[in-house]
Formats: sequence, C-alpha cells, structure tokens
Amino acid sequence: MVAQDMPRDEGLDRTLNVLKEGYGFIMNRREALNTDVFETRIMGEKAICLTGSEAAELFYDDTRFRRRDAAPARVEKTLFGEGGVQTLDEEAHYNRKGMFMSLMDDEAMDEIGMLVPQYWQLYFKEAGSLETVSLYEAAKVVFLQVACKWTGVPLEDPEKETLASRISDLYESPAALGIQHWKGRRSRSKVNDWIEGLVEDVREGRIEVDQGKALYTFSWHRDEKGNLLDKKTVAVEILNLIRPMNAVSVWVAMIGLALHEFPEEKHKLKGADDIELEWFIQEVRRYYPFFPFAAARTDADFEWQGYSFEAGTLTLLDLYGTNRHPSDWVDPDIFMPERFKGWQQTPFNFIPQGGGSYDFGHRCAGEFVTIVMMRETLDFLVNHLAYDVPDQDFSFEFNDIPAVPNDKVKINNFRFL
Ligand code: HEM
Ligand code: MYR
Repeated sequence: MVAQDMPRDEGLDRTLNVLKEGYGFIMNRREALNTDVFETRIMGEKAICLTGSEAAELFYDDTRFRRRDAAPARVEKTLFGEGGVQTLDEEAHYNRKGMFMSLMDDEAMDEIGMLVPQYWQLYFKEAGSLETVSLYEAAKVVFLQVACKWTGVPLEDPEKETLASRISDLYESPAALGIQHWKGRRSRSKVNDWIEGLVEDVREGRIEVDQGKALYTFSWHRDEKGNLLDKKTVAVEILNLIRPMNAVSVWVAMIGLALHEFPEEKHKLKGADDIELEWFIQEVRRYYPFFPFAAARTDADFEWQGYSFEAGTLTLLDLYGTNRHPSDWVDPDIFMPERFKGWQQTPFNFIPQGGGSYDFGHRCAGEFVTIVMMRETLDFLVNHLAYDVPDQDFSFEFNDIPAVPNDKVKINNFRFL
C-alpha cells in the first residue's frame, strides 16, 4: 500500500493554541479532522498527535518510540528533574524502573492505606472546627507526610507547610508562564538540594534509615553497569515518589468537586465497600483532566495504518482524550461510576497515568499507590468526616494545567463521624 498524507492541522506553529486550548487541544482536532492521528507544529518543530486506544498501543511500542530528548526542557527543569526514569530507554530504563517497581508490593499498599486516614485525622484535629479548609491545600500537606513516612525521608513538623508548597510548585509550573514557571525551577533546585543532602547522610552513615525504605534502597541502588547512581539522580528519583504522591492532591480536589456535583453518587458511598469506592475513584480519574499528554519521539521510520512516520518526530499521546474516546467509552461525557462494574480493562483503553507495561514501559509506577490514596481519602471524606460546603467557585479552566477548581474546594464546620 502506498503511504497516504497524514491529516494536518494547517497553520504555523500551534504552541499558543496548546496553551489556549489546554486539555482540549488534541480532542478538538480529533473532532474537527475526524482522525486519531494528525500532524501539527509545536515549539518550532513538526509534531504528531495521537489519541484513542489503538494509537496508544502504537505509542507504547518501544521498538518505534523512545524517550531520549522527548520531554520539553521546561518539563525536565521543573516536574521530572534531570536524568530521571522518564527520560531513559532500553536497559537503563529497565534497571531504573525495576528500582521503583520493587517498592510496589502489597505491604506498601497496606502501609500507605493506613497512613492516609491517620494523617487526615491528625490534620483536622489540629485545624480546629471553626476554620475553613481548602481540601486541595490540605491534601498537599497530608500527602507530604504520608510520602515522607513511606520513603523514610525525615520531616520536621514546622517544615511541612513550606516543603509541601515547594513540592507542589514542581507540578504547578511545567505548563505555566512567567513568574509561576520560574518559581517552579527555583523550587526544583531547592528540593533537589534538600534530598541530595539526605542521600549523602545515608551514604556517610550520618542518619539511620530502615533498609526497606526508598531513601535507603535508592541510595544504594546499582545501575545496569553495577555503579551507584550519583546523588543528584537519587534525589530526582526520590522526588519522583514524593512529588507525585503530593500531586494526588489535585485528584482530591476533583473528588471534592465530584461529591459536590453528583450528590446522588455521594449518597451511594455511605458505608460502601472498597470495590464501590474504587468505581467512583476510577470515574474521577477518567472524567476529570489531570496529566494532559505523554511525550515521546519516533525511533525509526515506519508506516502505521497507511501513514508514514519519520524517525525523530516529537509525538504526543492524548491521555485525557483517550479516556473519553467514543470508540472505547459509552456516553463518555457522563459521570457514571457504575460503568466500571464488570468493565474490561486493556493496557491501552484507560490511561490517566499512561498505558502499556509497568515494568518494560513508562506506565506510571505509582498507579496503585494513587488508587489507594484516593480510595482512603474518599472513604474518610464520606464515612468519617461531616462538613459543610460554603458558597464558592467550583469551576475550573480547561487551559490551566493541572486544572483545579478556582476556589480550591473549601469546606468548613467539620466534625468527626
Ligand atoms: C509516570 C501520571 C501518581 C510515579 C507517569 C506518567 C503519567 C503519570 C502520565 C507517564 C506515562 C508515560 O510517559 O507514558 C500520574 C498521575 C498521578 C501519578 C496523574 C496522580 C497524582 C504517581 C505516584 C507515583 C508516581 C503516586 C509514585 C508513588 C511515577 C513514576 C513515573 C510515572 C516513577 C515514571 C515511569 C517511567 O518513566 O517508567 N505518571 N502519576 N506517579 N509516575 Fe505517575
Ligand atoms: C507527577 O508526576 O507529579 C504527577 C502528575 C503531575 C501532572 C502535571 C501536569 C503537567 C504536564 C506537563 C506536560 C507533559 C508533557 C510531557
């Protein structure tokens, strides 16, 4: 078959449209051009955009795509950090990813599942019942404490607010412009320095850390050539645990929004078991936007569905749009937790945290951690805390990445049940 021209998003560079349309950028063009694959120009170069489960399967074929040179500098300088697992390929990636995946066992999920309600209780005990609390800001502090406890990173109580806010700068800044973006870069170097100091302390025997904790295992991890990682890389990888655990706060804000928007669904969660809680959590992860696209580069010339792909081309996979793709989802724009009852998952049809394989590919190492943190938070908010919801702006902007309701989900008059 002769290769046909790839559908094209006509015009000059589309970087400004990505900023203006945010989460809708690829979905809007999928609808307008009626295609799951199209070519455009972003950040001064040709880029291919993909959406839907079939295209996701292509994107996660590591014989055709690589991660080297794929992440934009502004993302590496803030969110990812330099030299982290997200940027590696082949043996180096397999070795580094194994370091993460070896942490993710049942015992870890049980520990995190205990810590989450424990620190939520403590937070509301300390807050005092007359205060108005932002669920988004509260979750950043609660989850920093959970993350530090689980990874073995020492955290002094008076530092927790400052550190939680510095760490949230890392995911609030990659897509931001101006001051907010530069603040993210400064926070990246500060938090990296903090963790590098701890790695030195572990290696010099100045602090004792439990041998099962990530701070210990990452500090002594050997790469595929048998060498220890340099301390900067260890810090980047420890932060690849602490930062995204802190970022689950974005989804806590969306849980708060969903409970408010869909009170009949909240009602069903009273006394619900883990399975029903998980349907709701899965629907929150499907319905609300968070991580917009994953980025890679083609690693060879090839043809797919009659279209030619040229080696070295930047390629974005639409995570949000794939979770609302009409080929995979019935009534994708309706919030319906029960859709997950008896639902058939594939590695590519539901990808809020990326798709493909955990061990061999770049799928999120923390997907189960995320689900446990969200499930325990939902159970706490529905079955262990009563609260009022003051008047506020619950809307969010589609071009604010990550999107959070404008007033950050405020609650007051809380009491324990
Ligand atoms: C990778 C999303 C939470 C650790 C990823 C990817 C996405 C993602 C989209 C990249 C997929 C790709 O490039 O193909 C999220 C979201 C989270 C979350 C939306 C919710 C807050 C977590 C948590 C952890 C974690 C809690 C750790 C405990 C990682 C790591 C990678 C990763 C280490 C890199 C994997 C690799 O490159 O092989 N995540 N994640 N994430 N995530 Fe998460
Ligand atoms: C994390 O890894 O901390 C969890 C999720 C944070 C999402 C922040 C959204 C920024 C997206 C930047 C675009 C990435 C394109 C490669």
